[in-house]
Amino acid sequence: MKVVVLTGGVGGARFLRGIVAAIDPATVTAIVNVGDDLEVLGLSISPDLDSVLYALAGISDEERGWGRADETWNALASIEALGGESWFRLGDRDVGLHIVRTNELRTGEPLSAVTARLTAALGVDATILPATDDAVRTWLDTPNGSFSFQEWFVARAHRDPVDRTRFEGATAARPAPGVLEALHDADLILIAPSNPFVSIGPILAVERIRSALERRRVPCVAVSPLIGGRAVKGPAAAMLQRLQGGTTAAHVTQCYPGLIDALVLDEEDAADAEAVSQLGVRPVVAHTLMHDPAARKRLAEAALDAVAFA
Ligand code: FO1
Repeated sequence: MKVVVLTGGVGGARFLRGIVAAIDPATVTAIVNVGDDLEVLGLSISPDLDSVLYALAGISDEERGWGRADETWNALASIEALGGESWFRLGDRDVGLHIVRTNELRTGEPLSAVTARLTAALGVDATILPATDDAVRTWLDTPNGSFSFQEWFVARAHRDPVDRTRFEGATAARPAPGVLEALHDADLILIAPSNPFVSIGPILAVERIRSALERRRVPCVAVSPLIGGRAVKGPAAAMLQRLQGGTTAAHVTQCYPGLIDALVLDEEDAADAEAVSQLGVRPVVAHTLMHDPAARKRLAEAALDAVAFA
């Protein structure tokens, strides 16, 4: 069975660890958000690709959710002392990857090719694809101004309420090599428990990816990122409330109109199942908090089995 997972953010990376624990990693393709990408100190950073890469290589910092385990911060301390840009914290181990990636991108290599090399170098058997090799950048319009993703998320701690998301470059962006093929060949498509607006939104903003999903002949199952109407971490609940009008599993379902066949929702939200069903989407109630490897694998299995008995 070939499985494609659309993913972004910390929740998506954790979910992918569960997926590769449940099925052969060689059958898994992750299509990853690049709307969060940025340049810091001349380095090309792809936070969501790296979260997936580090998670699947087993070297991610479990608690922080981003970056590498056993990290040290000497370069950052030096940068700070020299008055360099230090608001976006780059660890010593992490920075090594950014230097390699930046160097390869400068030679004209596309992000997908560089990512494939990094994936192989870290011994990861799953396929990791950026949604696009073209620059797509997420912007947030808020009452306090428009901010690039990381300025809003990290520098301003996602405190500004979001009125609108914009994905600069998405209209002209083409899917990266392998993306449409993976969607076409998949037996099952999953949408990770990622933020629908800023993690999955930029992927779906690439028109040919969205239309491939609309025309799918296989089931697509999304996992809700909310538990009891709240986000485990991050701005998903606040965004759902403001942009979708509420934080029930039905509101999550409405983020993916015509795109999903089933939604895995948490036991705490079981009362929403009927409303999800009325939207024509099969509700599957599960324990969705990924607090340890066993929980991650159980959630992955719930998503993988969500339509098996439909
Ligand atoms: N998140 C933070 O909250 N603060 C940081 O300083 C920070 C640095 C950072 C460096 C490399 C990297 O790959 C990710 C980093 N993140 C940081 C996480 C990142 O902003 C978000 O997790 C994602 O962009 C949201 O999906």
